[in-house]
Amino acid sequence: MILCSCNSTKSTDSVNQKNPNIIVIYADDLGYGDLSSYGATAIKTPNIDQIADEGIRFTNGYATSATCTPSRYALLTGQYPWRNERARILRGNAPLIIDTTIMTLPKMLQNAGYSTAVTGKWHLGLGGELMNWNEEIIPGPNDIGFDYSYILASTNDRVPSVYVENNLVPGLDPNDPLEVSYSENFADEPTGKEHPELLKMHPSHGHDMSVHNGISRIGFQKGGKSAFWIDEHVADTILDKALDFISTNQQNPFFLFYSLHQPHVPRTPHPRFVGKSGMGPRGDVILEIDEAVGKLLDHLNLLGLNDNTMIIFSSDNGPVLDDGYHDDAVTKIGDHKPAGILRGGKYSTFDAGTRLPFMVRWPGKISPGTSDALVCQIDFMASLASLTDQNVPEGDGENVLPALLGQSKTGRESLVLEGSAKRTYYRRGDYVMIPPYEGPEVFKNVNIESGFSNEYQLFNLKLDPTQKTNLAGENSELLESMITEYEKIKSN
Ligand code: NG6
Ligand code: CA
Repeated sequence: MILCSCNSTKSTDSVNQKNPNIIVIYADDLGYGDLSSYGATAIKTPNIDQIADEGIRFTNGYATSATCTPSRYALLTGQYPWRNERARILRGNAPLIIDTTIMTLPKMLQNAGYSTAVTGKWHLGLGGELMNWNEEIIPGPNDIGFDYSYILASTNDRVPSVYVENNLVPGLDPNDPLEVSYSENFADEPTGKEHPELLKMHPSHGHDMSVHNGISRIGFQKGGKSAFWIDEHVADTILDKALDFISTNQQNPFFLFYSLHQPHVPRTPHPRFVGKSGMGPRGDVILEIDEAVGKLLDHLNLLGLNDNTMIIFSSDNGPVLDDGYHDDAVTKIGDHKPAGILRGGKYSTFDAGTRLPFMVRWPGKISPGTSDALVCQIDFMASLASLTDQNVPEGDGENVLPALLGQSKTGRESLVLEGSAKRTYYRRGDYVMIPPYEGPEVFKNVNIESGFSNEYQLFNLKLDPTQKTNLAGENSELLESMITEYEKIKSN
């Protein structure tokens, strides 16, 4: 083992530090076509593009799932989320779904000597079944490997509208305790449904319960007002917490899970971004995340940490326009294609549900380029364990480090992916096989193709990225072999 010489200067430290700092920047509902580095022309994202330009831009980079909770679960545990019945979109008062005894990405990096933090969206549950938001909330992120956490309790559209910092809700007034319910409202608490006059943003479906900051949410809350976030400031707040963590830990190797809450609904750009994209709030908040990424890159630069920091940028699931609020996302979309050339979107078993922007930058260590290797966020733990000389228990994640570093053109051979609610499908090589599923052709509220069919579907994603030609009939041998493998993995 190489011991650090503790009286060396800061700059030597950062050069000699054996393991790089690792930052995972994780957007919420950002699609394959939403960045200029992935072909968008109606919107410009120069700061995020810088990560792509100076690193590897993956064209076959995946989240495991087309919704948030399962994708995050896989990223942090290296386990397929469809193996865990609880890894579904969670209500805001759901208990933590990650078993505190298993190995996780942040625990593994703690073992490798890293300081670890998460700032931003969580959506993996907190506490146990009986929750008191006014006391210590255990277990939480700090119990699965994060030294520091500053998170949104759930999602920005779910109550409670508060942050949780290291297991406590900061800013609570003991005389106004916070109560949360997902079954019934509290007496005299207005809802968006009954009091639309209180709203500055109106729901299109769902989101008509408790009102805070002129926006009605999913779920009911009472009290706790002094601790409520202001939606328009959330992006700045979680960036500040992230930058503080970096400054504090500039001498150690650190791991930061910088978990953005946008462009998920409600889209609430800071006033300095309002109207900037010409595409309504969804475009405006994409510009907001781009600015935040720029500030993060500047901060690393200023501290001299650029060369010794590996940055991974991706998103938790595919794009959606109307996800429950009337916010001009549909009317102002113009020619912009959030999913790029891909079919489907958030919730879908078509490719745009899970194939996402995915890039890795590590100046000096990674030569810039584009890679078609099949890689998935579920592989972060195994790959980063390999990078930092740690062992991890066997799981579903694979060590694709050579692909992530651009040293190999191959990543995984195959991957079981998940649309909404455990509808799994199988990608192998250039092909994807979707088993038959019952359900609507289009998820009506969000206007996204489900990808369901009562027959097996087989597409060659390389030749047919828009998934127009079902090859199942003409290619029964390939179909059969993919079904057999898929069922084997699922029953393992
Ligand atoms: C859905 C919500 C949607 C979003 C999603 C989770 C309604 C009608 N829709 O149930 O707005 O919150 O859950 O999104 O309530 S995710 O990105 O966190 O998975
Ligand atoms: Ca999401």
